[in-house]
Amino acid sequence: MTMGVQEIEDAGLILNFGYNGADSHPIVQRRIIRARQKGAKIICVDPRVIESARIADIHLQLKGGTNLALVNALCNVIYTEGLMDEKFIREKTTDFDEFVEVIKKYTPEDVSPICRISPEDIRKAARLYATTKPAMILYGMGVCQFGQAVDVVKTLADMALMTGNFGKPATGIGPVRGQNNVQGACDMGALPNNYPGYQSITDDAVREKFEKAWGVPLSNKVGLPLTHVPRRVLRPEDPSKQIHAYYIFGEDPAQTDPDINEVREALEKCDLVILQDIFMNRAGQYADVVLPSTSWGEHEGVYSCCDRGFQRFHKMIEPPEGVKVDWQIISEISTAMGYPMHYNNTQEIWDEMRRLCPSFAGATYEKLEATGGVQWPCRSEDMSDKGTVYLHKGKFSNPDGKGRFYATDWRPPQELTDTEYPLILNTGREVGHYSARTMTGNCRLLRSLEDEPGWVQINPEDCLEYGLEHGDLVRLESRRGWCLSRVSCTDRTSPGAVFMTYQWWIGACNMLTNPNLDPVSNTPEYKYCSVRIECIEDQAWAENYVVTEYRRLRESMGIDVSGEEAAVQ
Ligand SMILES: Nc1nc2c(c(=O)[nH]1)N[C@H]1C(S)=C(S)[C@@H](COP(=O)(O)OP(=O)(O)OC[C@H]3O[C@@H](n4cnc5c(=O)[nH]c(N)nc54)[C@H](O)[C@@H]3O)O[C@H]1N2
Ligand SMILES: Nc1nc2c(c(=O)[nH]1)N[C@H]1C(S)=C(S)[C@@H](COP(=O)(O)OP(=O)(O)OC[C@H]3O[C@@H](n4cnc5c(=O)[nH]c(N)nc54)[C@H](O)[C@@H]3O)O[C@H]1N2
Ligand SMILES: [Mo]
Repeated sequence: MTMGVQEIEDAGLILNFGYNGADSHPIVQRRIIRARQKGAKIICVDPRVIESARIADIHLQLKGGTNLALVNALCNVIYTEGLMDEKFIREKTTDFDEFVEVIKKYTPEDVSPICRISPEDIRKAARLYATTKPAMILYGMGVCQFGQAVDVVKTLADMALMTGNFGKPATGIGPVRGQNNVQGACDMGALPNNYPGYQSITDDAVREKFEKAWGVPLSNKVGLPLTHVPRRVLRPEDPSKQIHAYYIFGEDPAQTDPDINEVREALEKCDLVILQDIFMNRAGQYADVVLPSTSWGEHEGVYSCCDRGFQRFHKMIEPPEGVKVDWQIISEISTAMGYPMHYNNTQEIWDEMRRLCPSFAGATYEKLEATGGVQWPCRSEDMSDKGTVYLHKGKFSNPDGKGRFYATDWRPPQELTDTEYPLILNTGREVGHYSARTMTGNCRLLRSLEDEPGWVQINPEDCLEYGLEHGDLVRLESRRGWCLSRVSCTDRTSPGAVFMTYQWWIGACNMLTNPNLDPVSNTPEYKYCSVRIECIEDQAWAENYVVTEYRRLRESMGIDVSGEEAAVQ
């Protein structure tokens, strides 16, 4: 994020784009509500009526999969109505003319039938964004989980550039990132193309620095993204590059990756699968080796928040006898494989990392403890360097110090609806359960609030057409698989589009989703594929199937289910 989460409250306008904070990040959503109470305007862009839509000045309920057409049109209005910050564009940016060539074509009238939003609403939203200061953009998975995702992120940044909404308090563009430490995983180089601190593995000077520090020769070849693994196991273009072993660490690809039939086939084909996790999960059912590790309450370290904020956290309880901390397991495996890794504590690891990463160098444990948190870049150990709340003050990080405009044409999602599969499937989150659901599914209280097979949101018009009642079990099918789910009859979703959350094991929507990837980020198109609904005549059979299948699954994962019915009541 270019801004700090704490700045949300000071925004004059929030463009809430493909982001559902009320379910995904209730603490961030509190800030959005406080901004609203202080008078901020809110524009919500989401195909569903989410909570933010209910407090918004304008809700653009676009058709799913049309983000770039809409953002290009918003830019078009800002340009044609002369609402830009011309001084900012002139002094701080390049490539504006090339950008205008593309967005010129996206008039509100042309885009309206694509997005199913009226030209007036597009104009109203563009005017409100361009004329309210300071304006910030918050976006989420409704942008990222498409075959065309990075282009939308760049064009949202264009909107901020053309209105001068960078380098000032409470402006900019914010991917409100997912898990508590997904930002930290990226910061620490858990990416196929970067060392820690976003230092490219193809940069010779960087590589030499890490070779010297670690005392081994290092490769300059970019690694494989997670989402390419199934293909490289099942259908490698070059047989000598087939993957045989898969070490899975804090991830459940057999539940959370798209097209899980294919993922499971790949896991079966691997010669060796290792799972390092705090619970048994679906991928663990294919594992040859399971390495149990400690959870967040049982170890200590540093998390990075989505706004680049490093936060120290501490151990609260002792882990069970013999269970090791993740970094100790990694160190021991590495040592056993011939590269000795000896650390006494997390501070030694953190300090080594700081020495090698200039933009993190100043974030000492001492400073994190004293201040409660530091947002990078923080370059000096001096206590007076408190880090950076918002980025791009004065200049951008390109070599010429300027922000670069970028524009391209919209392209539709890969799998469109047809007579065989007439409904759009959109997937995402609900507040009560978490991703692979190992953690929240093992919590009896949360399970008693919401349990298998989960819900599929269907518009009342579609319910009427299919003869469905709220609470019915239905079978959903796509070209890749099927699952059962329970009908939630609701006008939160539009006719022709259904919505499911992805944490259920019986109601597993990733049996249906399409592994079409964005060419740059390699993130799958989780938010768009085509499905059909089959009604189930024998509801008693279906109810019984859910109960017995769930019980069988949990038993096969080693969970003690005896006496459970009594406990739930
Ligand atoms: N309770 C809970 N909280 C979580 C998680 C969880 O599993 N449970 N997961 C965490 C993780 S890993 C992440 S990444 C974050 C994600 O947090 P969010 O980004 O809020 O996640 P989603 O609900 O997947 O998607 C957001 C919205 O995108 C909308 N959307 C779908 N298609 C389109 C489209 O074409 N255009 C637009 N503009 N919007 C669209 C969806 O309707 C949805 O409301 O949440 C985190 N927080
Ligand atoms: N259809 C659909 N699918 C999606 C999405 C969607 O919107 N729609 N969203 C996608 C997104 S954004 C994400 S991020 C993924 C998330 O998917 P995953 O990353 O697969 O799911 P999580 O539940 O976050 O965590 C995975 C595992 O980490 C384990 N774990 C927790 N803490 C620790 C620890 O300290 N150490 C170790 N070793 N393990 C630990 C948990 O027990 C769990 O088994 O799902 C993706 N899948
Ligand atoms: Mo995520």
